[in-house]
Amino acid sequence: MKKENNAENMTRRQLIGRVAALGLVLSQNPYGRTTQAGGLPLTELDDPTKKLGVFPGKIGTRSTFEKLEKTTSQTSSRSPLQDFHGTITPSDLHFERHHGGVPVIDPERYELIIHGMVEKPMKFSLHDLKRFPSVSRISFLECSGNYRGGNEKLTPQQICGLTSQSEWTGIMLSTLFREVGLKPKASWFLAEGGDAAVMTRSIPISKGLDDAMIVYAQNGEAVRPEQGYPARLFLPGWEGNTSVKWIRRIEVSDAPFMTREETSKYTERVKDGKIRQFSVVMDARSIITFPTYPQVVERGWIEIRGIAWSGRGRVTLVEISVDNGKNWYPARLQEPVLNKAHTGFRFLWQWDGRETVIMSRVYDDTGYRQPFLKELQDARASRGGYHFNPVTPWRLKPDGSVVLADAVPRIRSNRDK
Ligand SMILES: Nc1nc2c(c(=O)[nH]1)N[C@H]1C(S)=C(S)[C@@H](COP(=O)(O)O)O[C@H]1N2
Ligand SMILES: [Mo]
Repeated sequence: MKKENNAENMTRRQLIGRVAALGLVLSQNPYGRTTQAGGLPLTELDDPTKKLGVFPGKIGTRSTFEKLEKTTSQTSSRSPLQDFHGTITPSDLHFERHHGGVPVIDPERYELIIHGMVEKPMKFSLHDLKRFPSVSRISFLECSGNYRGGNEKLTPQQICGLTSQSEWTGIMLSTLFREVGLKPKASWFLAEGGDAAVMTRSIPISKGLDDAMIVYAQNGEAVRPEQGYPARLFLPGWEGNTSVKWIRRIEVSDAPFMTREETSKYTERVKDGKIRQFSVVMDARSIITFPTYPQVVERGWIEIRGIAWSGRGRVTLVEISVDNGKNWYPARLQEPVLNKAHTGFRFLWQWDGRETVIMSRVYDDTGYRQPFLKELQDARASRGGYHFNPVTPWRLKPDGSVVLADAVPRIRSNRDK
């Protein structure tokens, strides 16, 4: 078999026949995605200039040398942040979080109903939605439960992989509100999803009129089923669960609806036994993605890389410490620095091979600084929970291995004064 695959032993006609046959090895997995099941035996192509390559296909493939995967549980899957370059998340690696699984919705039968405190209740088909003026926006989506800690051997994906970024395309919700006409007392709306969980959240009308979108596309193609096909609400900078997927109903009202997701869930304890509710904006966060566990580095020049973002606006500064929080230096930000978007940062550093702890912290244009774990734990009287965005320190060991450092660093710097 091995010998047969070797094109040197084939005539040109045989080879073309073989390559054409390869085109037929495209198969459907249970989710209906097309994957290339066959393919040339890549490891055998030691001199690619001596063999005819694979012909263009109807769908591109990811190199089989690239092992990019989400980590999955029954309720969510996480983006492999440490494997990304740039800030757009490939759509098939966007994190997923759903409470009742991914529903299959026929776009021909899809409808969005807007009713309640409106002049003219209306139903919109997907076709109707696409006729309105469209907008595109690059922005992150992050689950408010995006935190894990307490174990040295955690990757950025495990600590913080419930955030992803896409270019979202759709229409402004304000366009639809103008169409139905909001009554003077309208101040909240209910967003309801058409999945088995029938996810519902109450959103202030002010957010609806500001930058809320109904999106039907993601990174140039229809929104993926996992992301809410054929349409979802998208609230830039707000906790993921307010961006209701598979959106089917919007009810306008003059008060919040107090749904399950905003009473028994998605609240956090703060000091004195009080509970915080409707804490919906994602606070600024940064995470180094290189070097991190499980990577191993060599002494010498290292480009520390990572992403930073804020649900309140733009990233204004990312500071790096390479001495466990004693000194801080500004990192370079990769343009464009977009509003409510993952922003790349980098910091060139020469490592002398001695054990140390490196970390990043972000400031946004409201003046907010990303807190240290200790600060968060004190403020919340808890060790974790929703909206937990601590500085993430990484310990470099003399052998070049990197682990999550639990060290609680000093929190003084020039900027804090
Ligand atoms: N209808 C519906 N919308 C939903 C959910 C859901 O279970 N059902 N999960 C929410 C949660 S908790 C998050 S974090 C985001 C996740 O979006 P994603 O799966 O596209 O990453 O969708 C939100 N919208
Ligand atoms: Mo979430």
